Amino acid sequence: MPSADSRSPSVPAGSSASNPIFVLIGGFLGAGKTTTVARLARHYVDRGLKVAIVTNDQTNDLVDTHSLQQQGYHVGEVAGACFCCNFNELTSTVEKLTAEERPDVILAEPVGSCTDLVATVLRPLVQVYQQPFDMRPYGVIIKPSHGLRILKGQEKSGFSPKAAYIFEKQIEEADFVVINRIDELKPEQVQELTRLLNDKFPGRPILRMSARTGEGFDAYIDFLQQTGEFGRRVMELDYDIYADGEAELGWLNSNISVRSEQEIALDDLLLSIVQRLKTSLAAEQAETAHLKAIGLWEGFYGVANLVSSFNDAELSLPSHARIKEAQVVVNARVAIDPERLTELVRAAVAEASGALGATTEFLSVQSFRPGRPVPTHRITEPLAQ
Ligand SMILES: Nc1nc2c(ncn2[C@@H]2O[C@H](COP(=O)(O)OP(=O)(O)OP(=O)(O)O)[C@@H](O)[C@H]2O)c(=O)[nH]1
Ligand SMILES: [Mg+2]
Repeated sequence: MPSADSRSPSVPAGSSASNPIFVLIGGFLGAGKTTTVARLARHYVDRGLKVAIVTNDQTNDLVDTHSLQQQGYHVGEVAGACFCCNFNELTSTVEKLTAEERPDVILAEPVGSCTDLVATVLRPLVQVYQQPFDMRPYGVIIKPSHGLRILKGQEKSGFSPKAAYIFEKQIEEADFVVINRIDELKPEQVQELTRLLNDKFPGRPILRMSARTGEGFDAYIDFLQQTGEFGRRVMELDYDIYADGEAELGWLNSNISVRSEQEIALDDLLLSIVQRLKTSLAAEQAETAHLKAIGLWEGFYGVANLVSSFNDAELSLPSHARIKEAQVVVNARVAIDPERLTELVRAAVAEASGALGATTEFLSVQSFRPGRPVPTHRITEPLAQ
């Protein structure tokens, strides 16, 4: 670990050998958390700091874990339940990462449909786990298309009123919010979203960023430099509405082996899977929160995504690889019955592979509706000053 003296002036204030920086990166499904985590990790690594990342999902075979590992980062995955319901697994994963590499910075990405993270994760980390973390402000990243529809009260505003409730509760507990994807927005759209956020959450700091291009990222880093009274906005939360909102989503993780006699373009396969799913889900009027597919072969990797039913499928990380075999991991979070989702994913994978002359074998598929959140700890009383 570098000594404090050897660090550049832009190293976050307050970091020390004994107190790793802890940053929780919140935001709804597909908001840009993993893209932000990767950019943050690069920022810290470039300044000589050791970074560990904790990912989280309801089950294993998580695209984000593969993607961040392929980008060269040290990743621990908390699988099986969200951080709040699996708090002990979160702390044991942090301990394992710490024992392996003594990170200076820990970046943690919670499940995108989770809220109440201040009371169930950040406060317990400080008050129960009592690790001397250097806790940084809790920021929640917003996918503009989703945020605008909900805050304007439009129909189909983020799946349902219950799912919109989760989105708004995520913002309510945030120390600051980040309007992401500004590379795609007109200035007036940024202004409109800013105004809507200000009206609903007066006084909440709002940053604007593109996690993809890096625009606005310096201000985000500056915000994270701050230490102080952060991660303290505990709130009222109706767990019945929260549980129902989460359970509206069909959740699917799958791991697939692909083989072909002739070389095929891995990126074409990934994009075709996601495009076909977009079409078949639209035919069933099932709204997508996030579809992601990663293809892996001998150090090459590519990722395709669909972040809403209103967006196009896109190749976010091209592999440029031509392959005769590959591992493909597909994750889908869609407002549809999970069994039907499984059928549609199987069909999309088979058709996309078949069209390229490849064959596939599903090595694992897990699909379900998220269960009711039952946090290990929930600390809502005010902190003693
Ligand atoms: N144009 C654009 N795309 C972005 C930006 N940030 C993220 N994306 C894309 O949005 C998609 C989702 O990004 P992720 O970082 O995977 O989102 P996430 O919040 O981690 O998603 P979940 O883990 O599923 O909740 C990917 O295709 C990204 O490349 C951005 O600033 N601009
Ligand atoms: Mg992610």
